[in-house]
Amino acid sequence: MGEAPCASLAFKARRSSAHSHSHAHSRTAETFLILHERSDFTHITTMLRSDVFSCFVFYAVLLILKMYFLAILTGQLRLRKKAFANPEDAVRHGGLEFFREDPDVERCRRAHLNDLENILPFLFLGAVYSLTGPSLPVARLHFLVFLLCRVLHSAAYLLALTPPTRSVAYVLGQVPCVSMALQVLVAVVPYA
Ligand SMILES: N[C@@H](CCC(=O)N[C@@H](CS)C(=O)NCC(=O)O)C(=O)O
Repeated sequence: MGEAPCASLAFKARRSSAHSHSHAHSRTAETFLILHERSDFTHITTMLRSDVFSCFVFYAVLLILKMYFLAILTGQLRLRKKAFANPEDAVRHGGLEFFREDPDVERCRRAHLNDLENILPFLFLGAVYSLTGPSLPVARLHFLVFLLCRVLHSAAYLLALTPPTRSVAYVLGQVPCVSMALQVLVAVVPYA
């Protein structure tokens, strides 16, 4: 799959530099290019129809929605607590004195930031891991454990649950990520 787009691009480059060639030759080139691009498309649709990849997409989208929830909650808390990150926002909502920090807003921001630190790598690792041909139940277990841990991490952060709840959620969430990272490395090490 990786070679096909490059091959297409290389062919396009060759095609554009061959202006002086005959009309018949350029028709053949055009046909080759179209067929080649269709085969790229087939690879992509095959990938999207893969059970494991679809399973990954399901959990990935839930995690992204969870992150949107934290971003929206941060904005709502700013309005409710009158604690704005920019002077122009503070002025619009009552005065420069509201250009300030609030502990609840900051807590929500930290929960969101921690999601960014952990969910973004998961999105990459999970997508690549899905392409290494794992079994569906094992892959689903990786994705589900990560999702549950991230939900628990956010809840523990927002509700200030008794330690070490948040830390445990964080560490357990790292387990499927490290497992996927190792399996991806094993799959690609022959190409290193
Ligand atoms: N950037 C994180 C790296 C380590 C981490 O993610 N720790 C977890 C479990 S203690 C956490 O919830 N950290 C709090 C945070 O990132 O705000 C930190 O500064 O703490």
